Amino acid sequence: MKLIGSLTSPFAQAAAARVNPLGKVPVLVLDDGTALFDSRVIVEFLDNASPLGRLIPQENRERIEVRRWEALADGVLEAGVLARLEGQREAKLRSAPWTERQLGKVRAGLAAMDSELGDKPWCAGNGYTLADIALGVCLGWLEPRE
Ligand SMILES: N[C@@H](CCC(=O)N[C@@H](CS)C(=O)NCC(=O)O)C(=O)O
Repeated sequence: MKLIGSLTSPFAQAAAARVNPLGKVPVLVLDDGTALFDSRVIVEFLDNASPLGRLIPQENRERIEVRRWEALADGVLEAGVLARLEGQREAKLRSAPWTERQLGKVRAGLAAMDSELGDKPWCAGNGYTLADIALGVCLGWLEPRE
């Protein structure tokens, strides 16, 4: 297996474009050449590759709770990335209302996370799951950009 992924490298994205028609990273290329994308598909594949240490529960409601956290964290990240990319455009091309719309999603998403996590030690259920990873990655990406 080969994982193609990078936050910044145009070379990684050129490699991704050859195996992912959407041209996005991450892409996981399996030994038989099958290219898996996007990150949700990759994480499900890897989680099912071993019976040990499952990050996504099997039971339907528990599973959906975890995947809902993942969707929330991914949505906040996607809005944050879009706002950041807009800020990198030429000043005359930037749209302040559009940027504010994305930042509104970031703020609303963070408020929902704060309220739903509350004082709980874990996002979902009684232990570490993909939900905690998704939240941690999201907050880790946003933190230096606050
Ligand atoms: N929903 C996708 C998002 C992937 C994504 O947006 N990747 C960005 C880097 S953070 C990318 O490759 N962008 C290049 C492009 O859109 O051309 C996933 O979870 O994998």
